[in-house]
Amino acid sequence: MKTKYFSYLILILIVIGMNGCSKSSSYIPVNNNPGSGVNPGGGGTTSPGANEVWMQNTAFNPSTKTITAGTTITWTNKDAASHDVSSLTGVFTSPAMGQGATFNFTFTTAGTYNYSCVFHQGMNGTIIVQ
Ligand SMILES: [Cu+2]
Repeated sequence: MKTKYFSYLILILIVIGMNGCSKSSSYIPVNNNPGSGVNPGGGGTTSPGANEVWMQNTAFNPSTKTITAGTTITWTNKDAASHDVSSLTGVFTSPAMGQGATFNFTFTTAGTYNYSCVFHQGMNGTIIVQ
């Protein structure tokens, strides 16, 4: 009688143990949910590269950039809103750029090139070519 009671107790402990196991294994997929899993891997770099300017949070990043003649600058729109790159002296003008769009311009002549986004007042940038 006593041994039968104990074997029931062991059986109950095994069932509890199995429940504990299934709980911890079902916890792993919850950890792998797309919301937290995709962003770190798919986000790419978090700052513009050497010859890049990002249009980010309605600003050019970096707003002022110094380069040597012959350098090609790539602007990339990181915002959901459209932006453009318009030289104040008409040296270069991009089309309206949606999210993820890029625009390239090669600076061959030394000088200071101020530009802005026609859609957002105060969204200005400068390229200094040495
Ligand atoms: Cu803009």
